[in-house]
Amino acid sequence: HAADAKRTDLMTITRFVLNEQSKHPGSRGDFTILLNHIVLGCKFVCSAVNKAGLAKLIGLAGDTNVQGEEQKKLDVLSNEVFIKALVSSGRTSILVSEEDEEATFVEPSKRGKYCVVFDPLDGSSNIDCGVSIGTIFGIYMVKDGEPTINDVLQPGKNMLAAGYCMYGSSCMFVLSTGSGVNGFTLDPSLGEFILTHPDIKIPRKGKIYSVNEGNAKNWDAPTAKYVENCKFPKDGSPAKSLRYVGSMVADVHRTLLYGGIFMYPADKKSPNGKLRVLYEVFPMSFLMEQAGGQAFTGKQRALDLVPTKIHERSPIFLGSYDDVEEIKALYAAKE
Ligand code: P6P
Repeated sequence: HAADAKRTDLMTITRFVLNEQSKHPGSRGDFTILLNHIVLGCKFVCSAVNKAGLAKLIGLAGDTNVQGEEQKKLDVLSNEVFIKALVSSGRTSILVSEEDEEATFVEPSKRGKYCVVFDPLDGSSNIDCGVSIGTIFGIYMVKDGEPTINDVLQPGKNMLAAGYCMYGSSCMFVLSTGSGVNGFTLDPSLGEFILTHPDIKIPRKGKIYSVNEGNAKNWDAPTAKYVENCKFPKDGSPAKSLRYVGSMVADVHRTLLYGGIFMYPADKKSPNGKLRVLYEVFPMSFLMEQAGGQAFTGKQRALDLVPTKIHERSPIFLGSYDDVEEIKALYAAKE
C-alpha cells in the first residue's frame, strides 16, 4: 500500500509551495503566484526545446545578444516567454535577463514586490547537439519605495529563492525557498511537476571534478594545484574523475546529486571567469549551500559578493563541502 500511497499522493510543485506558504502566516500567496508563472514559462520552454529539432527552431536568429554570442531562436523565444509570464504575474517590479542588456522595469500598474534575475536558456550553444540545457533564476524582494537598479544589485545571500529547470532526458525543476532543496520531475501526461527528489543533500565529499581543462594554461596557481591534486592525489587516494558537459545546469545538477566540485575559475584571459553573478553564480551557490555544500569565488563566500553591474562575472568553485574547503585552503595559502 505504501507504493500505492506514494503513487497517489501527487505532491505537485504548486501544492508543495502552498504548504511552504502556510508556514508563513499572513503571506498573501504572492510568492506562490510568482512561482506558478515561472513554472509555466519552464513548461513552455521544455515543450519548445523538445520539439526544437522538429520545429526547425534550431539555427541562428541572426541577432547577437549582449554577450556577443549568436542568438538562437530558442533563446529569443524563451526570453520573451519568461518576460511576459513574469510581467503578467503582477508580482514583479524588476527583471534582469541574460538576454537583455538593460533591466526591465515593470509598469506601475503591474508591479509587485519581487525582482527576478534569470538566464532563460543557459547553455544554449548546446541546443543543436541535444545536450541538456536549462533555465536558471533567483528571486529578491524589492526594497521600499520606487524600484531602482539597486534592488537587484544585492548580495546573493539576500535571495528569497533560487532554482533551475533542466531540459534533458527528463524535465527537472530544482528549487530552494531557503529551507532546503527539492527536485520535481515534469509528468508530461499531467503537465505537472511532481516531487521526486525531496530534501536533496549533496554528499560531503565527491569523486568528480568538473572544469574546462582547455583553459589550464591560463589558470592561476591555486586552481592549477587543486586540479593537479585531483589527478595525482598526494595522499594515495584514488584520482577523481573528470566530468564536464559545458552546460552549467547539467554540470551543477550532477554535482548536486552525485557530489564533487564544479569550477569556472578566473584565468589570465578572463580575470573574473565567465559565469554571470546574478543569474548563474548566485542561484547555483544558494542551492549548494541549502543542500549542505558551499560556493567560493577564489576570494570570498560567493553569496557575500555585492554586484555592481547586472551582467558582472565572477570565478566560482561550488559543490561538496570538503572539496570546496580544499580549494579555499589553497587560495588562503597563496595570500
Ligand atoms: P566553456 C554555456 O555557454 C555557459 O554559459 C555555461 O552554461 C557553461 O558552464 C559555460 O558557459 C561553459 O563555458 O568556456 O567551458 O565552454
